[in-house]
Amino acid sequence: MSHHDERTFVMVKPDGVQRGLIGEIVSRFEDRGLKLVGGKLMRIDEELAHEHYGEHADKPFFDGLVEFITSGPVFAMVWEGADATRQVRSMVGETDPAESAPGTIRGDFGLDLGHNVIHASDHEDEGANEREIGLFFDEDELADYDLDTAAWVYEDAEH
Ligand code: IDP
Ligand code: MG
Repeated sequence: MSHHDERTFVMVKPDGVQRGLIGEIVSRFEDRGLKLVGGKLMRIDEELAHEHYGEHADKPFFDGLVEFITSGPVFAMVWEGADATRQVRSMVGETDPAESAPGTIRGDFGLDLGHNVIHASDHEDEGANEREIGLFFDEDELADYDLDTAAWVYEDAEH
């Protein structure tokens, strides 16, 4: 099952939590056949915000981004599946909801670049998924289990 076990980090941002979108977003990844291996409602502090968004420290929007992401609870998750990082990003849409196709999460639930509902690890940033999982979760917070539907999701899985 080794190629089905890529893990990726996903987070409903404070706007998505406030708007009651946790369930809808979790459902989309469940429906896709991905496996939830970790999830928690938590508040991001200043230090974690700076670490998580460190690549954007020089950008003009950085201070506003840190203020926003620390402004209320987020719902942090780890999802697992074949090519999970890239597949989740395609379900999330573009960074700007205005550029995101209907059917994507940002294209269905967002209108504003600064309040784009969800974060997901960047598949073009090698190792971002593992790095972000490590920032938000301890190993013992991640569940290692077989999902019984895998035999129907993957052609080459064993029944
Ligand atoms: P991503 O979330 O699609 O990976 P990044 O370029 O990594 O996009 O930017 C991280 C987050 O910073 C975005 O999700 C968005 O919330 C915010 N952001 C990015 N660019 C801008 C901007 O030009 N103005 C305001 N906020 C921005
Ligand atoms: Mg990014």
